[in-house]
Formats: sequence, C-alpha cells, structure tokens
Amino acid sequence: MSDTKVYLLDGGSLVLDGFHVFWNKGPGGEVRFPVYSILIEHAEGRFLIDTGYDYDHVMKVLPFEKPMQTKEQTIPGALAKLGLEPKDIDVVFNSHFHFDHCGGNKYFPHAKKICHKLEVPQTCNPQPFEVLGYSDVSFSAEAAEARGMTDQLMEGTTVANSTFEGVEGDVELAKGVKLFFTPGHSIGHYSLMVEFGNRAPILFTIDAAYTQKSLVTLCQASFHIDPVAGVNSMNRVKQLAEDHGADLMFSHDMENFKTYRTGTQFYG
Ligand code: 5PN
Ligand code: ZN
Ligand code: ZN
Repeated sequence: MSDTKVYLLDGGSLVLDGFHVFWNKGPGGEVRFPVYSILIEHAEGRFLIDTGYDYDHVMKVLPFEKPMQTKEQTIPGALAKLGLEPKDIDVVFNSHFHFDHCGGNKYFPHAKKICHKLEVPQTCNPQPFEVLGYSDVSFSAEAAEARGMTDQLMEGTTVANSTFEGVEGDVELAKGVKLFFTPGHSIGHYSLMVEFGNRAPILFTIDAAYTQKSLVTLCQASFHIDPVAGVNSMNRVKQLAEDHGADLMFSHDMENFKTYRTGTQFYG
C-alpha cells in the first residue's frame, strides 16, 4: 500500500450553464469545467477509474458543451505521457456511465471491468431526462444493442469483451482503494477513496459533488435521478472526509483542478 501512486489523467474540458452545475441556484452563464480520469498504480495491479469523454461523440451529440481536448488529453495520449498503453491497465472501474466518465472505455477490451450492478441496466433503459447523460454507449455492446445504437460500437467491441462485473454497496477494489456508494446523481454512483502509506487519504467525490462549492452549499448538479439521495450522498462524503482525515478532490471544479497534479506528477 505504501507504494500506491495516483495519477490524474487530464481529459480536457466541457461547458455547461451555471444553472446545470448548481441546480436551481446558478448563477447562469457558461462554466468551463475539467474532466479527468484516475489511474491507481497499486501492488495488486493498475486500476483506472473512469475514462473521460470521447471528443467525436460530444461534437456529434452535445456540441453545445464545446469540448476542448488535445491529443495528449485523450486516454491513449494521457497514458502515453506516463509510458503506458491501454493494454497495461488491468481493471477499469466506472463510477457511473454518464458520457464524460466512460468515453474511453473502448480502449480497454482486455481489462476486467467493474461497476455498480444497476448502472448497465440504467444505460440500457434510462429515464427520459437521463438520455443525454447516458448518450455514449460505446462502452457496452449490451447497452448499444438495447438502445439500438450499435453504430457507436468500435470494431472489435463484443458482448464478451464489454461485460461488467456488477457490485453493490461499499467495495474495497484493492487494499486501500475504497469505493463508497453515493447514489443520487446516478442510480449506481460511486465516490472513491485512496489510502497511502505516507500521506492523508484522498477522497474523490466524483459527481456526488462537481465542485467544492457544491459540497459546501449542498448544491448538486441538475443531472440526477434522485435529488434527496444526492443530498444524503453529499453529507456522507463530508462525513467520510472528516472521519478519515481525507483530502477532498472534486470531479468538475476548474479552480481546484488547476492546483491538482497531472501528467507525470502523482500523489503518493
Ligand atoms: C457534462 C454533462 N452534460 C450533460 C449531462 C447529462 O445530461 O447528464 C450528465 C451530464 C453531464 O455530466
Ligand atoms: Zn455524471
Ligand atoms: Zn461528470
């Protein structure tokens, strides 16, 4: 555990209106926010938590989110900076299947894939207001078939190599790599805590709290399946950080992201 290293893979940025980032609160206006994935180098293997968004998908389906992503900010590009290739990743865990968290899954046919047991069924049959969030189904042949969107599948993506192990409740993925069930934003959403030998744990809120201000004000994003569960999950994240003495890191907070280590710099 003491040699656990965490790298943030910068995946570029997107734009939303402030009233989406801060539901029913705003202020309105364009907010550009970061998207990133989390690579955990661990004694038990290399774990990738989420895979960012696919630029072509966003340009095709949500161009109004104005994606900015260089080649270095694609998943293969960010891994290459670390001297790694997709095949070097052992396990891909998805916090949930919104398009900005699963766009690079297509690069990992060989990896073991894990998510909450309700997230693939939800992608197959989303609520009407979730259709845009669950619009990138390239990560799952099963979901693409269920939605009639097999045109999104990359050549070589099959049911056999895109099937997930479904988990529920809190899960320890590897020693000191802990997933906390924080539903509300999505039906099977997870936040992530990583423990180290020589420093405070890091608690990644993922989309339970897009920004620090979201958590302080208990103001969730407008995208959610159960806003009451979302508030409960934000309170749970706050309590977990306090109980474990963890440093919090937010999923979509540009001001804080600018202070985070990216590229070859790491935590651990
Ligand atoms: C970045 C972003 N944009 C739109 C949606 C949505 O409809 O559900 C989730 C989501 C996003 O994370
Ligand atoms: Zn989300
Ligand atoms: Zn997100």
